[in-house]
Order: sequence, then structure tokens, then C-alpha cells
Amino acid sequence: LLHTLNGHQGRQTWEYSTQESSNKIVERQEQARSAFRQARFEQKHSKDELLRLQMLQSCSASLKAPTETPRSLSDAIQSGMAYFSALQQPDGHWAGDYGGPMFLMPGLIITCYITGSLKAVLTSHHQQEMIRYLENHQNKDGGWGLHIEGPSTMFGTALNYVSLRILGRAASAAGMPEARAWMHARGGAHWSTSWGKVWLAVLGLMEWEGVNPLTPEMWLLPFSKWSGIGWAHPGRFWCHCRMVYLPMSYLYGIRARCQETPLISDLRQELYPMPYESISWNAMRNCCAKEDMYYPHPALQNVLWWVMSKAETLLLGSGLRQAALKECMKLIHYEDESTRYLDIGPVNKVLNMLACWFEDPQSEQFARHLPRLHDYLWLAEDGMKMQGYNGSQLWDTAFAVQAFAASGMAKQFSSSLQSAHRYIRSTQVQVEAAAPLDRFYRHPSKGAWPFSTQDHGWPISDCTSEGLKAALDLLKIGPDIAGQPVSPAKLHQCVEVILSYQNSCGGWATYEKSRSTALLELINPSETFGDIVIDYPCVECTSACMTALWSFQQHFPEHAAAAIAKALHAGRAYVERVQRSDGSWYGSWGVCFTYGTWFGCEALSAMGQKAQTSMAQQRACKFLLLHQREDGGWGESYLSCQDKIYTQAETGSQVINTAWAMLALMAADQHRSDAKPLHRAAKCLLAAQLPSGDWPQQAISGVFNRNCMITYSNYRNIFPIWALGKYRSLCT
Ligand code: LAN
Repeated sequence: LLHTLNGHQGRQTWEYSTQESSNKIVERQEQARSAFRQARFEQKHSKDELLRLQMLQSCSASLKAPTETPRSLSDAIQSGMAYFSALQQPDGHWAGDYGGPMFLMPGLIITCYITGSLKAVLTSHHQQEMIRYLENHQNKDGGWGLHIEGPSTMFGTALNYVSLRILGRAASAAGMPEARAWMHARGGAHWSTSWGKVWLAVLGLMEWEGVNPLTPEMWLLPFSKWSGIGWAHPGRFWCHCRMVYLPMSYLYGIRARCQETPLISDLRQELYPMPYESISWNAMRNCCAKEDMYYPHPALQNVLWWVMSKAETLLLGSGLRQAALKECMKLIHYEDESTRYLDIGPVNKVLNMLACWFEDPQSEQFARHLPRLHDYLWLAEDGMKMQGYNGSQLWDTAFAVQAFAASGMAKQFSSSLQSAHRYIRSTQVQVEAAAPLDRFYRHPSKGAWPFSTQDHGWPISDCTSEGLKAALDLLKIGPDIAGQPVSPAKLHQCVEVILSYQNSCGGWATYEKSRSTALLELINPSETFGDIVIDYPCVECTSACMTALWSFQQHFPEHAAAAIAKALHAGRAYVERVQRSDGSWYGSWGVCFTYGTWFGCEALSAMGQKAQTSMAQQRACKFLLLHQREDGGWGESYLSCQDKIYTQAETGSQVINTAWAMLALMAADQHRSDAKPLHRAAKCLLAAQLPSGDWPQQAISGVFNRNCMITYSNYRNIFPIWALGKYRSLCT
């Protein structure tokens, strides 16, 4: 089934190259796609020894010479688009840095170390760049955060310290004693979160008794809700949560452990302020440093883990355990096969690989994992990192198309649009995952769009919807300019999928319908992530699905009209219900209230609600205007996400927040009552544009699970282009 020559559309891998010509390409890409505020980083090596990794699908277009003169609105949009289209890849997608979290690369390095594949996977150049990345992101106090902008945590510090040691840094090298001091002052590495403890335990740097039970038998529970316990079956968890706990429970169930090496013995001394042998591990199960604590265990959990840890004496080595482990590996292999060994995300990618190796180090499955590690790596000016996904290809491309469509300059960028159109056409999921879907807890995906590539293939409600909106925009622009449209049959299929995702509350969640109650959050043991146990509906997914259905209806008023009308009606009720009393919406996947409010306003606007007549839209506008800054822009700090209170960024207005706020205001028709705030905002975006047509990379703009931030490096181009384009057509 998988032996297809699919060309791996959208695949991004980096290779070392010594050729001067390709160096230039890479340099340009690095500058263009930098995801950081430059001031924070040094390139810690000279030009000669500079690592050159070439993107296999390298950037072909050349960039225009910069101009210094201030631009008119049209010039700004045009040069923004010219710059951005020059970065488009030959297969039509936009590549970019999708780093940010600091707990991902350690998993890759540790897995490579345990399985003896460090050298096979990572050249010395890769390793050197990874070291540079880790050095660049060490905080001044000696530790590492959960993400690149966050304060130090034990989770980040213990794992990144171990990673550097595995990559060959001496315990006495610069920065290392400071990192140890940071950990020792807070009790030692065993004060890490539960996920950190799992990594330390497989490495043999902790005993498994110090890890709360990850009982694999949970997979043998009855799934049916009628059984009473079925509502807590892991098949009902949010897919990311169940896919991480699946291999973790296998590794726990077999008490997987790395062979002891001299490095491991050294690390056992380095990570703790007391002798390793003196630690009473069982007492550490619920300990977690205060720096790491975002979601403390409810008391019920600690009782549950105590009971389960007692049950281990019966389960370990039993027939039941064997059956549970067999079930886990069956599900792991299914996930690996159906994603062509990419897996749903960076955490289960490496955990599955490790589980396959422990099952059989000689297995074909393990071998097939190796080349797909490269899909997760990205090189930027701060070094090489593991990304939060195998890229954000489809997502960025779908937004870029919508931004270009709003610019009124589609004709001029026809070849870019045609190329993007090809990527969108070829990325819609055509082949269902292997049957029976229910057996593997999968929702149908045929007709959906994924977040990244067809190889990855997991469908997502809002990626499907943004994909559909982009396809419809291109259909509207017409084949002369935009190329061959997606066939009506495939658009219909897509609508089916979107409708199938809606929850009875009217809202849409991410990859699946919500399958259980929010009470399950009581057993979220991760300490550092909030709201991970079930797939919750959110305003972004709901709005994306609603506006996609609305747009579809404009093109195909006959098709599924009644079902769409019903879905929109229920969606609207959900959106109104989750609007906060201050008029805002909380954004779950972007920073933060400006993002959520943009989606809220778009959803209501599709239902014909405008500020002139709708109280909800008026309140949303009022909220946004209240937070507009002196310079006309908006700037929100990532702290908004974790604290759930609007927090002004210390670094001033941010182009991305400004663009989201403008798009929200225009969706609500604010400009019809008073366009002045929009004029001021547009000025702010024009002033921030760089001579090249790019916009500066500012603070981090993405988030997941309330507490961890993630980089979207293409947002700084897409959203200013989109907001200014729409502004030009509505307000001037
Ligand atoms: C993503 C990336 C895409 C994102 C959007 C489509 C933007 C959003 O609208 C819905 C949620 C989704 C699909 C999403 C969910 C959480 C992800 C998968 C991520 C932020 C990328 C990385 C993150 C994943 C959970 C990281 C691994 C960490 C764990 C806690 C498992």
C-alpha cells in the first residue's frame, strides 16, 4: 500500500552542502525565515566553518533589490507579496520555521542515543548546529525553559542538559556547571514533570518507581460508554494525548531501560545534589518543581496513582500485561504505517521509534523510522531544532492564498497562485487510513486537509476548512489566473468531513469530535500542559468551519443546503456562548485574544451580524479598541495564553496582532462607523515593513495547551499582507 512514488509533496529536509551557490540560497532562506528577535542570538562560529545545510527543495526565486523610500499602501502590499512569493517552494508550499518548544529535540537525541543511531541519523554538522541551538537558548540563570521565550524549568533544564552531554559537551564546558547549579538548587532533576521523568527513566537516570504508573492495561478497558468505565477509555482522549501516552505506557509496561554506559554513570552523579543510590524513588512520583507547575495534580489523581502503583506488583509480568503490550504495539504500528512513519507529532514520533526498537532492534519498522526523523528538523540562524510538526505547509499555504486573494493583485501573482493551487490540490487526503477505522479510534479523513503534508495525513477540522476556503477563493479568481480548480466532487467530500466533525454543542474541536467529558481533565498528569485530555471545541475551529461552509454555500447553494444551514445555526450559538463578557474570545492556538477575536468576528460576520446591528460585534470591537496602542498597533504577550487575561507585550506593537485585530474589526464592519482606528493601524503596519518587503520577526505568536509557545514564521508576512489588502479594498 505504501509503495507509491508520491513525490513526498511538501517534504522539508536539510542536507549539508559545501557548494558556494547553494550556500547563497540557504543564507537567504535563513535570513528570510528567521523566527527570532535577532538581537538575542550570536552565530557562534566563523564564516569558513559555517555549517551549510541545503534544503532539498531549495528556494529558486530571487529576491528583488530593496528600496529605501517610504511606500504607498499599494506598494507596500505589492512588495510584501513579491518578497513572500519569492520564498515559495517549487512544489507550491511555503516553508518556515516551526520551532519554539524546548522539550522536543531531547526526545530525538535520547532516542538516537539509546538505539545507537546517533551517527546514522545526525552528521557531525547536524550535531554541531544542535549544540549551537541549545547554547543560544540557555537562559541567563543557567536553565532552559519549556519554550524559547519562557523562564527556566526543570523539565527544560534536565532534558537539554542531558542532550548536550549526549552530543559530546563536557560536564565542565561553559554553561554546564551553571545548569547543574540551577537543578541542584531546586532539588535535582527528579523534580522534573512526569514527561521528563519518563525520559530520565528510559535512559537509566531515574528508577521507574519514581514515575507514576502509565498502566498499559488501560487500552484493554471496554470502549463503550454503556460499560460505565468506557468514558475514560484512552481511545476517547484527544489524539495527541492518547498518541503520546500509548508508547509511554508500552515503555513503562516493559520497564524499558538503556544499557548503562560511562556517560550514564557520570550523568547519574551530575543530575542530583545527593548520591543517586540514596534517593527514595517512590516518594518522588508526585514531585514537580514549582517553576514547572502549570496544572497541579488534583488530589484524586494522587490516590489513583497510588492504587495503580500497588497494582503493578500483580500486573508486571502477568498474562494481562502481555496482552496489553501486544495491543499497544498493534496501535503503534498502525499509527506508524498510516503516517508513513512521520507520526502525528514530534513526541510520539520518537517514542514510537523507541518502542519499535525495544520490541525488536532488528525490525523493519524501526529502520523505517530513521529517515523520517529528518522531516522534523529545521535549521535557522539560532541553530538546528526539532519542530512541533513536520512543518506547517498546508496551513500557511491556505492562509497565503486567502491573503493574496484579498489583495486585489491576484493577476500579478498568478504563477504563485497556480503553484499554491497545485500544492493544495495534491495535499487533500484521498486515501482513507486502513480499515477498520473504529478499531484504531480514527475519524474518517477522506476529503479533509491536513496541517502539513499528505504523507502525514491526519485530518484537522480547521485545516480542512482553511483548505476549502482557499480552494474556493481560487475557484472564484478563475482558472485563467489561478489554474485548475479542485473538482466539485472533492469539494463535496470535504464538506461531508467538516459536517461530520461538529459536536452537539455546536462547536468544532480539532482532529475529532469531543469523545468524552471535560471531567477527564482531572487525570491530566502532565503538570505543564492544560486541557490536553479530550479534544475541546474552540472558537478558531468553529469559526473556520462555519466560514468555510458559508463560502461553499455561496458557490454551491444547492448542495447539502439543509445540513449546512443547521450546522451554521448551531455554530453561531456556540460562538455567541463562548464570547467573554468583555467582548473578546480566547484563542487556543495563537497569541491570544486578538487571534480568538478575529475568528469570533469572522464567524458572526458570516452569519450576517455586523457592528451596526449586533451587540456581540459591538462588544468585540469595543474590546479591541480598548487595547489599541499609541502607535495604532496591537501587541499581545504570550502570557495572555497562560493567564487568560489580556496582557500587553513589553516589546511594543506586533505586526501579527495588529493584522489580526484589523481583520477582526473589518469583519465586524467597524470601518462603516469609524475608520480612524483602522487608518492608524494600517500606518503602523506600513511603518514596520522592512525595505525588502518583509516584516520583522517579533515575539512568538503560536501556542498549544495553554502553556507552550510555538513559532509561525510565515505569519509575519501573511497577515500584514492580508490585513492591508482588505483595508485597501474596504477603507480607502
Ligand atoms: C498544532 C498545530 C496546528 C494547530 C492548528 C491547526 C493551528 C489549530 O487551529 C488546531 C490545533 C493544531 C492542529 C495543533 C494542536 C497541537 C499541536 C499538534 C500543534 C500546536 C503543533 C504541535 C502540538 C503538539 C501537541 C506538540 C506535541 C506536544 C504534546 C503535548 C503532545
